Amino acid sequence: MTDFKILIADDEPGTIRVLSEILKSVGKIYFTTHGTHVLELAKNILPDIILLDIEMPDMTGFEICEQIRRDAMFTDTPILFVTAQNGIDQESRALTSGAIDFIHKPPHPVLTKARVSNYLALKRQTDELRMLSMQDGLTNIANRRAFDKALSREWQRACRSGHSLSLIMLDIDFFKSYNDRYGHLAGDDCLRAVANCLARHVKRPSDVVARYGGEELAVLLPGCGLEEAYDIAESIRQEVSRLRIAHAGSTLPSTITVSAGIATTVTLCQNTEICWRKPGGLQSGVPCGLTENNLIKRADRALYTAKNSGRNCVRT
Ligand code: GH3
Ligand code: MG
Ligand code: MG
Ligand code: MG
Ligand code: MG
Repeated sequence: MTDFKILIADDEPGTIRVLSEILKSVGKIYFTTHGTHVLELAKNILPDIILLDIEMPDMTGFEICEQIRRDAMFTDTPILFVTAQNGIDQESRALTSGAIDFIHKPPHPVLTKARVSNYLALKRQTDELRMLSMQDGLTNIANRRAFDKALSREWQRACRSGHSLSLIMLDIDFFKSYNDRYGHLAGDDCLRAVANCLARHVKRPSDVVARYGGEELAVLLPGCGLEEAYDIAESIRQEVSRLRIAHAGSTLPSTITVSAGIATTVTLCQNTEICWRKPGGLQSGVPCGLTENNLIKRADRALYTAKNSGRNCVRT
């Protein structure tokens, strides 16, 4: 038994029974007899494949299919129609509404199982490729593409909701000389260890730890204000130095350390601003025409300040 999830929607319980019997060894079966319940149920269970009846009293299979296709959550989820109807018109309408294929009623056990299994295998490959396309190959944390997507999404959300959004940019200190002294393979191990340390440290599901580029790492903290982000960055800095990775070329404690810069959004009177901490309290940035790039620039500038303040420190 695999961990595939199969969602079946049909207003006839008899068809659901037959399909469940055929497919029970292929995956876990979820079902509904109400067309209007399909989208919500799909959002809850995140099925790997959806089998849809075309004729249902409350909503047609075509309408459901189009509704699911509009939702970005289900871009890669195959939808198959299960229908008693034959004919070019029905089939072409079904395929243009976003379904990948057909199963004819009454469902043939061998053909139905083979067809569903094939689409599930394809779905698994797509999931793997999608995951790989968002993951950094060296460190296994989110890559730059995933970071850019997350930042754009969270920036929009912060502007809409008024919640804070914090960004920590971190850079390994004297990493070039680490590579020169210990070799690039040891440098890779070090980068992996530091990335793991960050990933372990950041706990909320909405937080994103990413490799921004080279030996620069980013931590995106939705709903997190400047003070809290500062504490997180400071404790990451301490954790990294506790890894005690020897670095004789460092002028610091002769171990690998990181410097960090932080920026945070605050939304005031529907204007999103970027704030940073100065002695004497919070200061806020230019209020108009800001984009997520301003958050990166501000965090970068703070990182530059950290480097110029002797490294192995956090600046805002
Ligand atoms: P600073 O304290 O100012 O940050 O000094 P630095 O030497 O760390 O800064 P610099 O930007 O000059 O060097 C970054 C180095 O990181 C250079 C590059 O070879 C190394 N690097 C970037 N990506 C990788 C990687 O994937 N593996 C290894 N081993 N090294 C990398
Ligand atoms: Mg029906
Ligand atoms: Mg660097
Ligand atoms: Mg560096
Ligand atoms: Mg540098």
